[in-house]
Amino acid sequence: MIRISMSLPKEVLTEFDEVLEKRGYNSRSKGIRDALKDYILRYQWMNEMEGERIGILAVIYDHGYTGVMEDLTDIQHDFREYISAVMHIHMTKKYCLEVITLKGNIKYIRDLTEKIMSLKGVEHAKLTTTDLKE
Ligand code: NI
Repeated sequence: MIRISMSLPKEVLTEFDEVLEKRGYNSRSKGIRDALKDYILRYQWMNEMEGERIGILAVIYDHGYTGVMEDLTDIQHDFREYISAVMHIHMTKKYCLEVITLKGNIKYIRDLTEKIMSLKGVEHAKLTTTDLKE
């Protein structure tokens, strides 16, 4: 075992602790280990997919975060040939939800997802895909 220290927003830790309590965890370290494993598994699962797929990417972001809207727009323009439609919902005063429907080779869908997911100001990005049955 290796010990690490990290900093994160207080509200994230509060929410995380609440989830852990509801799930019956009595160790925060175990919760963090499980969350990290889940993150790794999800990435591996996403990387194992191949071929043409159709997908939905749901993105929640803070529209007040400097530059995030411009970055999201730039990325979507770069991937315009794989984007069928985009729906924007002004979710709360602070947050927007963007639902992007995608179609094409999973490598481009994945690439777009990774780029959006790693943007500062993006709180959450979740991709769901299915293969194109003929
Ligand atoms: Ni909005």
